[in-house]
Amino acid sequence: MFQKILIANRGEIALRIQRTCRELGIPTVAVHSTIDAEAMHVRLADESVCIGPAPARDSYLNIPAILSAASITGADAIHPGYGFLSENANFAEMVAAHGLTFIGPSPEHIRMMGDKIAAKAAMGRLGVPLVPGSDGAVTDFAAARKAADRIGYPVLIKAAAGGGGRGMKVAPSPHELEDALRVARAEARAAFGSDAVYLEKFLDRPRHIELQILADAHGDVIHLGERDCSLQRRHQKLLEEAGSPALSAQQRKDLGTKVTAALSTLGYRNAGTVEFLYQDGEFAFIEMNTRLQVEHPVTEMVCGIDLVREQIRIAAGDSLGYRQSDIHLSGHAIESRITAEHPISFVPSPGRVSLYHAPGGLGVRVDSALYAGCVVPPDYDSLIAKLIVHAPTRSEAIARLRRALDEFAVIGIETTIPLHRRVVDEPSFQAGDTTVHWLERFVSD
Ligand code: MV4
Repeated sequence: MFQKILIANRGEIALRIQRTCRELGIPTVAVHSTIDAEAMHVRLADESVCIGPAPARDSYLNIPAILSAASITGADAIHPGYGFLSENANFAEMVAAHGLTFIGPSPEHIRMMGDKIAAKAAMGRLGVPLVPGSDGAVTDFAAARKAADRIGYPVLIKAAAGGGGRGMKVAPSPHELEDALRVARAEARAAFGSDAVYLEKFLDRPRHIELQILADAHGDVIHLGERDCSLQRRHQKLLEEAGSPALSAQQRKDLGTKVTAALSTLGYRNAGTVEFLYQDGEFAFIEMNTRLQVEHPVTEMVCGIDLVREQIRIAAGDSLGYRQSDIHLSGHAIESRITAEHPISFVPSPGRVSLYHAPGGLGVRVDSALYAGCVVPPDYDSLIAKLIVHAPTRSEAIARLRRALDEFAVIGIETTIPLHRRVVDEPSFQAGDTTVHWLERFVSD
């Protein structure tokens, strides 16, 4: 097992990883920017190293500074958390080249899944259902026209290096295709340095459903059920659930069987999330995330497994030690992502938190690095707390979430807590009758 783990992240996820390390008896090193000197993840770590000024590119994305911090403190493994360097294959490679263990997948798998065209090709070849689309990249209008005629309109143009909704363009009919292709390629080149794009049939009212998987270094792959992340605004998730109100146990089992078989063949290792669109009873693979995700706690609550502990054990070469038949999903979990933003305008609201009171009680979990008197800096993601509830049924989980939101007090900055209260009171949400477009309609009403 590792002697010391450096956590290359900040905020609630840095604390989340520290907590597991402490339970495993592994000392932790926190890294931080100058503006985060008094942050909770620094206060609670065994050791801390300042790695640069506030802008992320100079600190949390500063690879030489992070590797130096690991070397100075004698850390033998690095956990990247989510965001920042977590899906940077070059970073994973450099960590290994310095004789350290990257707690995550191999650089090859990170790179493969970072290329959405390669990811789709690999998963499709291994029997995972795909959205009908072009066979690989489309480089000119003639090829796009041919592919789109075969797929059927409307088509969606996506950037190979995109993901998370960046760099997408819809072409409703052949007339719009040439312009949409030109704009999509120019935007992809500007945003990602690559103008490789591909086409997909545009699904007009999908749900976003993702499957959590764990794979050890000995070829064993299991899944821990799905999360429904359909409630999003501008590709930022607001609320996630495990399981999906739309799926049956049989659908979950069938999807899990296909996905675990595919990842086993690929030789994937560590935690991962396989994303699908779900519409009219059918799943279509869109992307795979090779990191621990923000919403991992809802899965932990229904399966009783500490995903960070499993990531660390897998990276250390341990075998999972349990099989798919040992996994029992129990009850329903919901996570509210609370951000430092105005609940109607979504204008960022950094500043000092004058009062902080987190909810508690049965089935309530709060993952947050806030404390009374702390300052939320303007430099990073606006996520300040995740409120996770667990209950035997979905309707009980909703009632528990409503109760916990009413206990939650964050004074001094604006937060999205009032928006969450409105969402949980909405009958169509309570009925589980949502798609990826539900929230944008809800907030514009
Ligand atoms: C789609 C789609 C409809 N059809 N692909 C956006 C994020 C990226 N992960 C994939 N996305 C979508 N891909 C096809 N072929 C609609 C979306 C989409 C979406 C997906 C998941 C969650 C929220 C979304 C919001 C708008 C559009």
